Amino acid sequence: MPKLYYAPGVCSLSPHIALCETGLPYTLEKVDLSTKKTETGADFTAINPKGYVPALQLDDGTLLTEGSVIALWIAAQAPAAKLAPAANTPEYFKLLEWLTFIATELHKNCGPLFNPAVNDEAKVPLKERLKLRLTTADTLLGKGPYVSGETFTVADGYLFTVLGWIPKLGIDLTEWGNLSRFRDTLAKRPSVIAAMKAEGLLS
Ligand SMILES: N[C@@H](CCC(=O)N[C@@H](CS)C(=O)NCC(=O)O)C(=O)O
Repeated sequence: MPKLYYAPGVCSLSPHIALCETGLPYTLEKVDLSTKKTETGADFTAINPKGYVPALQLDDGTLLTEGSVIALWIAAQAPAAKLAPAANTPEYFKLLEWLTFIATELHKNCGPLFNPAVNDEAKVPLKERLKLRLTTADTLLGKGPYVSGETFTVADGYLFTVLGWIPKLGIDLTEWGNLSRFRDTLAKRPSVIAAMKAEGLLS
């Protein structure tokens, strides 16, 4: 069964939620991102030379990396869960658009704000840019309830994950009504609760 390399609460929570949505069997291996050691004592950089999570080890030994790709692979294994629209449809490309927006405009704009080596003054314009992107996300999401409209997809687990970091950056998510409602709704979803419990984020 596939093995997900993860660290609690970081972006690997997104494919973890997708796995929980499918009900497919999988295993987890926690990675300490500061030492790059896994919980079994393995050198994570030898497993994934990129050195970051998420990474998904498939049964044939293939290592998949990049959270959006992993999430789409998971969706493809369980079509009945409808975590992604049929490939090559307009809806599918809209999902790719969301995944790319979350990855490059939300997720990656959070990174420097967590970095203690970036001073507070330098963080001011970075925070403003992130807020601008949150405003865009809020508008695009609208009443949703999900990013693709009525159907939950892998992009929702990813957006939920990234929104969880916003208060830790000193930004009040309630400034964005749609995002705030989305986050509250998803926090009650069984797959989200299961993944968060498994990562030790909820008791
Ligand atoms: N491009 C990667 C980025 C993954 C990423 O940023 N992972 C972070 C956690 S959210 C990480 O493991 N950082 C540790 C490091 O880069 O050393 C993806 O989209 O999956």
